[in-house]
Amino acid sequence: MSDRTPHTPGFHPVVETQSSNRTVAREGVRGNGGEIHQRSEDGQWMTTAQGAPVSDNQNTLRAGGRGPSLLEDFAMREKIFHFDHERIPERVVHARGYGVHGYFETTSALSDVTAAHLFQEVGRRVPAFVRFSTVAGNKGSMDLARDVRGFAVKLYTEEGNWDIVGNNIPVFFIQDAMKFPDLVHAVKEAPDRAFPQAQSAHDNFWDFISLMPEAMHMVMWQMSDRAIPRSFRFMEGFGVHSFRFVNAEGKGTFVKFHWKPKQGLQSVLWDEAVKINGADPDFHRRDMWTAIENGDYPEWDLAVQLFDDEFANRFAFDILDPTKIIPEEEVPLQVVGRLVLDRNVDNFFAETEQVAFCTQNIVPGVDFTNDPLLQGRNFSYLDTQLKRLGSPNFTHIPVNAPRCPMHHFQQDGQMQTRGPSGRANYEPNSWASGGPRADPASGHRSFPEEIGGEKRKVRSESFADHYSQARQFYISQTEIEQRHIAQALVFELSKVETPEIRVRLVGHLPHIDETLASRVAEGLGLDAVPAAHEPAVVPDTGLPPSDALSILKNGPASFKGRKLGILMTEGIDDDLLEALTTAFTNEGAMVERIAPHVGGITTGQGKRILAHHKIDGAPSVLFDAVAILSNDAGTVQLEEMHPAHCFVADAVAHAKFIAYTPEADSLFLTADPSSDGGMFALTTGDDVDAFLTACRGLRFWDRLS
Ligand code: HDE
Repeated sequence: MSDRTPHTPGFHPVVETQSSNRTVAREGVRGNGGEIHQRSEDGQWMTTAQGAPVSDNQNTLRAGGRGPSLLEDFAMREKIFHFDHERIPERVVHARGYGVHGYFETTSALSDVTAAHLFQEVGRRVPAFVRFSTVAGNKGSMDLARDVRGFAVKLYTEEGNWDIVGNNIPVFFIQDAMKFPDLVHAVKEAPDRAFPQAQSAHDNFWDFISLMPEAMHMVMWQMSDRAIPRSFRFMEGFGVHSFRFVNAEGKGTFVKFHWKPKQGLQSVLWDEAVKINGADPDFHRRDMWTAIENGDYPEWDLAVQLFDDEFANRFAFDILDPTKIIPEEEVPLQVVGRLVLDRNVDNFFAETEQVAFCTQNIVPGVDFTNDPLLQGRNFSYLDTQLKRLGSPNFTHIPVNAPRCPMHHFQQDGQMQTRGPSGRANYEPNSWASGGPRADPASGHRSFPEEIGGEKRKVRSESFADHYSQARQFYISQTEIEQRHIAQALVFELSKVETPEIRVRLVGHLPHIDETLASRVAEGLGLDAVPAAHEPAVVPDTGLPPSDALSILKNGPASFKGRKLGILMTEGIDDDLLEALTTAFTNEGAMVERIAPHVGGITTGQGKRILAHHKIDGAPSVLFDAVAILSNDAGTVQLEEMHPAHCFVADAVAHAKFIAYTPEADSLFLTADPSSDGGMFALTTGDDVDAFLTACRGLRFWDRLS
């Protein structure tokens, strides 16, 4: 280590975060333990957290070469002390998540309905941080669990942080916060055996749900493909509750928030989800990271549904009930802004793990409603942040700190980093430099709603209809999506060991749809559809379908941002590979090559092409569409490889668009590629266009019908 860059005596730069090392460090010298020291190119000194230079990071100070370690080795003790304290409690729900930075920009002013600074004029832009998550799984669980996805947005506005802590599903399981611990206990691992993790396919969950008719609308969404999104980039977000906008004159307007992905909606099949979890448990976080590193920034429109008391009074359901939507056909969506995610975090823990969302973080011009779930959430999030982050000063952590000035008299507490200066730490005071004062004119003011009524533990009767919108959701789906809902219910209930729970759950389905009920009953091997449970109110079977509720009716318009996997073998045609790659890259797609060896192949024209994956590690479930480029010899080689068979068979079974060289024909054991409208023979580069055009759709569903 003799060629260290010199440093200024007495000053050692504090380096707390390292930039990601994309280049490999140079080969270096051997230490006395035989370890290889590779010197990084930035030439930084290692120090303790106190800044003292470290002379040896491999060996503890000891008395003699084979003697006891000495406690006075402060560098070693500090290093291990810090390591021992690396973990903080994981979130009790939404533990597994992934955060990204970006910005929000107003595209349509709303100054007539809200005083929020952000919406006063077009073009106002604020930084944003978004954390996507699953709900039930622990921090290390897999990404493709069947689950609701969290979609939590923190907007760093000029008037404070505004958190819209939403989900990718616009309704929730329960109507009152009081039930939340039960719901979460039921879905998470059982307390005695600590399994099953990250899944709802078990007795406790369906026992609870089958006893809670209010969950039935949410259950339809959860059993739909919404709960197995292709990626965070292809899903919607919803604020769920009705909120209120308040304008400068104090007039209130109800509002629901929707995030609409410009990328379109896309989900995977359940069989794919199961296999992706094995092949790449980090599929969703990898997808987001890679898209952003590639400069392919995902974008969502923020759309609002605005409505007044008159609408609220005549709407068939209670706008305070979080198990209900307001169909877009009844209150159209108004796009008012866009959210662009364009920067990955520098440090996952500092940002994604420590970000503290709170539903009660709102700004002037925004207010709550009496939705009992929202009210309960407003109590909960501060508590959870104190528990997780250990200090009321969690707002001092950069990802949680507002980007606007803050002035208050809060002081002290663990990890305080910016207490008020000067003498005044109370108010009122009469000091000339007396610090901040509340501002009645521009401070946050609640909507002056009149409140009255008896103090009782009660649920309003206006919350009693549990099936009508569940049915509306179901009939809004395409036939393929309806089939998936039935299959999901059959799968989940087949994992339930107690027959009575299965039957009890199926007893809710006739209120939603008779065909669904009989499909599920048949799938479970029940003799007949059980008698329907007595509903609290008779469901309205006349609600019209809404196209906005279907994924397949709102799919992507291009292959941009999606992924093509090319399985290639030795000696294939250079021009064909080139034409395929260029066409898809020009579309804005990601292209990854798979080969029998990760070292790649040599084309017929003698060009060496590296592979991104060895076939065993890249099953076709990781790609939106696949191409199989092989010549006769290559096909013989692939025929002997089980992963190659699975690659092809799964792509066929998952209704993917598939391109293939005619020599690869014999790899299709379960389909005839020449008569399948979703398969494209590639002989020359001219054939690529038709394949790409087809891939702009989602899947070749006809193959499955
Ligand atoms: Fe949450 N929820 N929640 N929740 N929630 C948390 O806060 C809670 C609910 C949602 O990426 C916790 O920081 C209660 C609905 C998201 O960091 C906790 C109730 C919706 C996230 C909490 C609900 C959500 C959370 C756990 C019933 C959709 C992840 C860690 C009244 C609208 C935020 C944390 C992130 C996280 C409580 C119901 C969304 C314990 C009591 C409904 C996206 O405070």
